[in-house]
Amino acid sequence: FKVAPVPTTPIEGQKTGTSGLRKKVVVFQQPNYLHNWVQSLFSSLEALKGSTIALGGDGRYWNKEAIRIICRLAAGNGVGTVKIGQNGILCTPAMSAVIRSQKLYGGIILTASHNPGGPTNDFGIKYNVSNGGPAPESVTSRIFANTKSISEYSIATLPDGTTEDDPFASVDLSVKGTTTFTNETDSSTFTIEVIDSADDYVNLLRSMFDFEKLSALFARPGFSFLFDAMSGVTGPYGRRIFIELLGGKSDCVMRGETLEDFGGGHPDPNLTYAAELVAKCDPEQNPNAPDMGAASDGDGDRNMILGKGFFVTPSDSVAVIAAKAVEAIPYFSKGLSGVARSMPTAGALDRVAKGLGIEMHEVPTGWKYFGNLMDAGRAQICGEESFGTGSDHVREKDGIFAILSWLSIIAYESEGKDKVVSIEEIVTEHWKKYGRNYFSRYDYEEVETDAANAVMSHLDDLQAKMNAARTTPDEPMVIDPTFETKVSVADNFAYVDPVDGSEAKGQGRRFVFSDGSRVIFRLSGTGSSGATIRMYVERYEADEAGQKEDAQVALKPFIDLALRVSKLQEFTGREKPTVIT
Ligand code: VG1
Ligand code: CO
Repeated sequence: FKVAPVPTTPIEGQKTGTSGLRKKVVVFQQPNYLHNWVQSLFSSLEALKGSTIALGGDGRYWNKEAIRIICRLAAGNGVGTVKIGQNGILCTPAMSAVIRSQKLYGGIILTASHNPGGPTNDFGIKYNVSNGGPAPESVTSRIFANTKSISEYSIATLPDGTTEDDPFASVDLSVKGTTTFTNETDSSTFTIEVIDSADDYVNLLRSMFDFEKLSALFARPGFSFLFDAMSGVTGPYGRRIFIELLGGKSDCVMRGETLEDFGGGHPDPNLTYAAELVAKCDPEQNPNAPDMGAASDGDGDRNMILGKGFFVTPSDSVAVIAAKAVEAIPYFSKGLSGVARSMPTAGALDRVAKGLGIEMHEVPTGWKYFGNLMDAGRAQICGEESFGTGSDHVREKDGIFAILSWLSIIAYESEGKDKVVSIEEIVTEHWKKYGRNYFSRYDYEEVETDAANAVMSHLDDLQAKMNAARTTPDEPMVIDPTFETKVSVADNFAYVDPVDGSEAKGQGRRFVFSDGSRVIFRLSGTGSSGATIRMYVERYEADEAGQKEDAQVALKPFIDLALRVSKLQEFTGREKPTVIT
């Protein structure tokens, strides 16, 4: 092949959000759109020449086409080897595992996570660095700067210089193997290696968990399990782990084929979008409801955990995992030095950290903020309220890790007992010991950008007024004359990374009440059009007698207050949220 420079001009709006660049497929399909971003990425990386990177995605529509384009740009930019998951597939945590275990320079993940796929829906791309985690702000801001000044990209062409044709078209992405090409311009080589999409990742998980014990749990008559892959990338991984390795029944994986449009669904494992699984796990609707239900999202980094007719909030899930990890999960048997959660995530984990006497960190939303803490050995288990749970085995959240963790906890708690202990029992015992953090999130999707911004600036004004009314720095603040509970903090969350000192400002308006309850507002950074407002509400209940309420009931006073003071309904014209979790 040869390499040719192709002139281009900047395209607006190529700024990465919470987790990469996510846009409608048709936006990505515009001439030079993907080329510009990928060239901007490569231009921002030092020591790219001759390096090895991984490439793969969640299998959504346009995945393979994008892979072909990226290979040509990689060769054009002097990358030595691109390792591609077979059929272009690598779930997000598997990508992280591949980068780490093969000590790669980095990796490119093609995913828009839980956003719907298909020709009229979303596509996405993000870059992970050599620790296996999402590129930090310092890298993404360089990429964005490059997208604004780009004037040409370098692409591999046929030896006759035809820029339209793919010189690597002969590589069959469905067949594992290595093909090396020579750059006729400078005699360097470019290698495409099609690798197994699961090997490194599954081997890693097998080294962390006691698969024999888990198989024994699967074999117990009093235990049944159902996994919903939501037609996303995790179907084949789920079949390999839950059926082949753990001996689950052949029908314990539902929606297990990866579909380019996720079957028309919204591959987000929550009570709204995984309603089919939720119904199957409800003994009132299904007499054969499984003892444990679990789901993961389009790219496999999110998870939902269900018991029989029982929902485990992600904030509780990470807290329970942290509380039991050392005893129940071999990977953590040497102990934990710290844990971390994102700011909007409920504080259940904080109480476990206190109980264990370990470090607790609160970071902004987005998994990239956990990376430094993990690299520095200061946090091993991390979680986000958005159905994200993970540990330092990789640098992404990991849905299957969370599921295996819960299976391990159930196995551990049930050891030597006649009956398998239920998920509900495990969680209610946890609440008895640590108290319960009621939590709910309201999402208002595709709100007009101006209206969403108006809500935020209204909240800024409210916070400024509240703070200005203080006569001493610690004086409790009044949020609303009719609301008794006072506010102790009203700010826009800012974070200083304790490892490298980098700062992240404006990460969410929060109101922390004197009883520890919290109301938080922020704008989503993952949508592909319009704005999404997220409202998070949390209340702590120490008393066992008060721990059995429905979260919506238990939180009602705070939810009503939050809607009233934010004027959210007035500004957006939305009576109801799109999704409640
Ligand atoms: C959302 C979640 C956040 C998560 C991010 C990526 O971001 O709130 O917790 O890390 O999605 O998850 P935002 O900015 O829309 O609130 V995934 O599974 O899309 O990689
Ligand atoms: Co995801």
